[in-house]
This record gives sequence, structure tokens and C-alpha cells, in this order.
Amino acid sequence: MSATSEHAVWDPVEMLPRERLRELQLERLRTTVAHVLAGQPLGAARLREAGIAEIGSLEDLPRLPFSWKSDLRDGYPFGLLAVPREQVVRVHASSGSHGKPTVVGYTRADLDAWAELMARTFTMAGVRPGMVVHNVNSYGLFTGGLGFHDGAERIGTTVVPASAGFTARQAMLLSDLGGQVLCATPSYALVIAQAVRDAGLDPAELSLEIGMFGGEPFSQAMREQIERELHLRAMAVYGLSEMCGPGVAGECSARDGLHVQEDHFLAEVVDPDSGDPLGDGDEGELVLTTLAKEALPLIRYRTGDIASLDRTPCACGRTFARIASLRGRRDDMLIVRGVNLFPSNVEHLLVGVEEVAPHYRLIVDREGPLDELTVECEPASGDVDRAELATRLEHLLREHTGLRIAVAVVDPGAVPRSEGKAVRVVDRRG
Ligand code: DLL
Repeated sequence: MSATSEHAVWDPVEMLPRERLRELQLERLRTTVAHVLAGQPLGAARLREAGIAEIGSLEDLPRLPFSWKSDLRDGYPFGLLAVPREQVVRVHASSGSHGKPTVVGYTRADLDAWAELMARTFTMAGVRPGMVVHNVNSYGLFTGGLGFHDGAERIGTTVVPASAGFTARQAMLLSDLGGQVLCATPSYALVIAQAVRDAGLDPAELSLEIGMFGGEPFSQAMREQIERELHLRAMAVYGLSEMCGPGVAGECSARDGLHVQEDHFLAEVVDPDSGDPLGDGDEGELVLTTLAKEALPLIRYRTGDIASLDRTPCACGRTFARIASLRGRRDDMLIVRGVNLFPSNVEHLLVGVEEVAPHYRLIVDREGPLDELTVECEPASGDVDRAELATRLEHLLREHTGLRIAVAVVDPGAVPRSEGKAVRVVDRRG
């Protein structure tokens, strides 16, 4: 690591001049394509079909065929491995809200690389050796638990592998063990904040300094709410199991987008419908190509996440491109009477209203031919005129989204809490 200041950099590669970075990416893309051709039958067949035998330059990237989450499901569990199963030392899986989970495998070298990526991510967020890292991401198939754990150990912090659950005990442990860094999904961070208050503890008196949050989208308003409630600086971490887990991208002290670990992942943004490449700054679907994965290389993987890329220089000096906006998953986008709406759009408006607690969900139903959307949320305290609040929120939503959205202000605690990723959309359309 180069320094102990907030501008510390774990690996000098993060500062590589872009020309050199592109050379490294080209070399690694060639290796990855050769690896897929030799070891991953589905990927190899796609490449051959597209007439790709080798890579001339990075400009060839848009000619390569896409890969999809459905490829992993179809190949469940081990069909996409590019190494013999015996070389896989660990598996993880994504949540699998639609049937079977997607299983991903790691070789010893993949795990080592992932720990390095997480070490970079922690360092970039301002975490220093010797700090106490309280990790409430669930340990198990979810990559949030062991992913944060291995990176935190790699940089030399004291890790508390609290995992998710037993929320009342989390508050006690945070206080007694002096956690300085909290790793969580943003929605669970708020549940922990409540548990801290319920335990009669003053969050200002905890030792928390930094929050490392990811696994689900969170709006700027939600970030500020978490910072107020837990007295920490909230840093975003992005990743997906198919690439490794957390550590694909993360925020630096400038908090001006999430730096993509571009020596490990090639990032593009494409039009979600046509698949055509989009320019920097344009919002579309994030597509990632692994550049150093052994067990599960993926070429032009359609993440389903809507984002844009920014390659302008960053104040921190890192040369890696940044994900400038992460609006949510394409599957979570609702189309209500022809208007596209992300849960994060609603979140942003709700959380900005003082009398509303930051727990909400969107319920979509069908009344006759039209989809009806109801936002369920809770009052921040018991002595609020709920009917008046609901009407006020309906006006606010109407004004900002152009849609007539019903608001139900329910009892405090009635919106289900999550210990991992919050379920923001409930679809009751048959
Ligand atoms: O959620 C990995 C992870 C864990 C990342 C903890 C960061 C922190 P999956 O379960 O495979 O992996 O889900 C991946 O979660 O495609 C995004 O839709 C969403 N996601 C992850 N991080 C963010 C973020 C982990 N910072 C899916 N902002 C991804 C918005 C995020 N969405």
C-alpha cells in the first residue's frame, strides 16, 4: 500500500496510465478468449459461431457474443466451468429469487484475486489496517459475507464475522467490540441503526467511521439517512456473484462514481434492447467481461444493471473508469402506464420527507386493464396524521413522476425488514 492517508492505494495498477491499462486489458482479453475456446464448451461454440478465433484489438470487443444469466441457469450447476470441477475450491451462488440459484465456482487463484480486489476496495474507501471491521453480510452462499471478510483480513484489519441476523446482538457487539467499519446491505444498515437505538445506545457514541454498502441500489437520500442514523461515511461497493461478488467496483474518497477494477473486468454500456454499444455518460445496461477468471470466465456478460460509465480523470488519481449512476436492475424497473419507474426514484422522494421512515415497498396490482401501483411506507413516529401524510406523498409522487400512485402509510414495523437485500417490489399481477 502506498500511503496511510485517505488517498492510500492498495495496488499501483489502480494508477496505471490508460494507454498501459489498455495494453494489459488486450493481453488479458486474448488469454480469456483462448481459455474459453479451450475449456468452456458453450462460450467456445458462441465464439466460433461469431467467427472469433482471436482478438486483434480492444475494438473487437463489440463483435464478441454476449453471455447471459440464463446461460448459468441452463448450465446449472457446473456447466459453465472452464476448469475441471476438482480445481474449484469454493462455490457461491446468487440469491435465485426465480427458482434455482446461479452457482459460481472459484479456483484458488480466483479466491486470491478476489481478496486482492476487496483489499483495494476497502483501501479505496478509507479503511486502514488495524481498524475493526464488523461484517453483517450473510456468510454462506451469498458473496457478501466471505467476500468482505477475505478482503478485510488481507489488508490487516480485525474482522468481526458477525454475519446477518440476531439484530439486537449486533448492536451490543458493535458497541462492545468497537466496530469502526460496518459492511452491510444499505437496508440492513437501517435495521441495525434501529436496533442500536432500541438498545438505548447513542449511535454517536459508537466507534463507527465508515460504512461499506452494496448488494442493492440505494439512493442519495437513503445514503444521507444512513449516515445521519449511524454517524459514519457511507461508501458504495458494487459487484455480482457471476464476476466474483463484491469488489467489481467501489467508491474512493471523492465519491464521484464507483471505480471499476478495469484490469480484471472490461466494462461496456449497451442499449438494453438492441445490444448496441453506448457512449460514455449514456445510461444503459452494464456489460462486463472477466479478464482474469480461471473457473468461470464470462465474455460480455449482461449484468441486467442500468448504469453509465465515466472515464474522466478522478480527483483520487486512479485511472479506472467509474460507474456514474447505478439505478437498479432492469428487471426491477416498473413500467406503469407507459412510464419507466425504478424503486430508487420513489425511494429518493420518500426518504426526503421527514415524517416518513426509510422502509418502503412498491406493490403492483392489476385493476381491470391497467396496472395500479401502491407505495407502502411507514411514519417516522406514531403521532403523525397518516391520512394527511399519505395525501401529501401522493401529490409529491405525482408531481415528480407524472403518475398517479396510491400511498398507504402503514403501522410502524409493518413493512417487512430484511437482513440482506430488501424486497422493494411486490408484483401481485396474477
Ligand atoms: O450482491 C454482491 C455484493 C454483495 C455486492 C455485497 C456488494 C455488496 P449478487 O447477489 O449476485 O451479488 O447480486 C448482484 O446486486 O447485479 C446489482 O443488481 C445488485 N448490486 C450489487 N451492488 C450494488 C450497488 C452481490 N452498490 C446484484 N448498487 C447486481 C446497486 C447493486 N446495486
